[in-house]
Amino acid sequence: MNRCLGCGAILQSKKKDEIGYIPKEKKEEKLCLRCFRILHYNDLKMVELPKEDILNTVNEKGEYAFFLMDFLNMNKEVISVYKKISIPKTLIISKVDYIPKYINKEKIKSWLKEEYGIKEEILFASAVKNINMGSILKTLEKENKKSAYLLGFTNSGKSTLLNHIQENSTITTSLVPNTTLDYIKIPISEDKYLIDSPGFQYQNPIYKEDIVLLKKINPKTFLKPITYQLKKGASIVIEGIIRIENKNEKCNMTLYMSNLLDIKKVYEKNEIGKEYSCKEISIKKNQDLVILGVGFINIKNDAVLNLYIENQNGIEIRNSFFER
Ligand SMILES: Nc1nc2c(ncn2[C@@H]2O[C@H](COP(=O)(O)OP(=O)(O)OP(=O)(O)O)[C@@H](O)[C@H]2O)c(=O)[nH]1
Ligand SMILES: [Mg+2]
Repeated sequence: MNRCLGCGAILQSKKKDEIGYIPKEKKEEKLCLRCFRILHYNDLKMVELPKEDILNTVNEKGEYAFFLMDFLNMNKEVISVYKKISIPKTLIISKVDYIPKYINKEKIKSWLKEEYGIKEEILFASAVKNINMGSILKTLEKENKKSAYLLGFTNSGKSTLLNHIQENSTITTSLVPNTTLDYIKIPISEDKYLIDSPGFQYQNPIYKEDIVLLKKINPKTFLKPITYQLKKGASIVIEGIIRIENKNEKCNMTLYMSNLLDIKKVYEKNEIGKEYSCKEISIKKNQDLVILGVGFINIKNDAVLNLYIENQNGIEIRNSFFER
């Protein structure tokens, strides 16, 4: 059975619209049409994943797991999936290259341990900037394991990391949710290998099928957090689809999210974003308002906010790691 070298799907030449399709005459190339189009034309086609249970497979067959979670997506939904992994594991905070330098990583570690009850080792890594790549192999050696699954939500950087550890690896990487469609086993030393896996999906992503928005959500470079001071009645509007209105006297907030997003301050007369469902939330000084899949907003003083968003389940409030 031949598999696509880019996404791991089983190659087939019968159904053009299904995963793993490769024209008969191209069969030697071992790259499905979808991966070929992502690579050469940046053609971003989303597909529905077969409903296979990744966690069951890993918990039944795995020796070890590395779970990737990027800085902007450290939240309950992601961590609850991490906690369901029952085999030995390490948590990797990926894409560390875009975390602002002034943020103390040790604080993040102790916060993850205390706030979310993480007990295992936590590493920070960046495939793009080659930070801490060696620690993966070292961990496997230390733990005396032959193989490990790379797990994480879609876009957390699993395939990119694997391509950097093993230069001969040609797994397709992109911003399309579910770029990787099946397990891909790649040797990383004489007797050890890593297994790339399909990513987990958010229950309530705000991007849905919107690839343009998805591209903006994912930061390309160093994050530059922006601080806003909102008077009573003033709002922050993010991409016209999230509106946060201040109901008290004054509210200071700092936004940690991609600088490619269109963010503006508006006043009461501007109706933008008010078509979405509204919920009043009380938030304490130094808590974060987390927008799942997008990033978080650190609130500097006790506040009451009106939050307008299509799906209120995409929101979480947590204690921040800043004032620890
Ligand atoms: N800044 C930065 N971007 C990264 C890094 N690693 C990956 N990316 C980007 O993140 C996006 C997703 O990367 P992938 O490696 O395809 O993510 P994945 O976890 O394999 O995603 P799925 O296969 O969909 O589950 C790509 O646009 C990468 O270029 C990193 O270390 N730093
Ligand atoms: Mg992948």
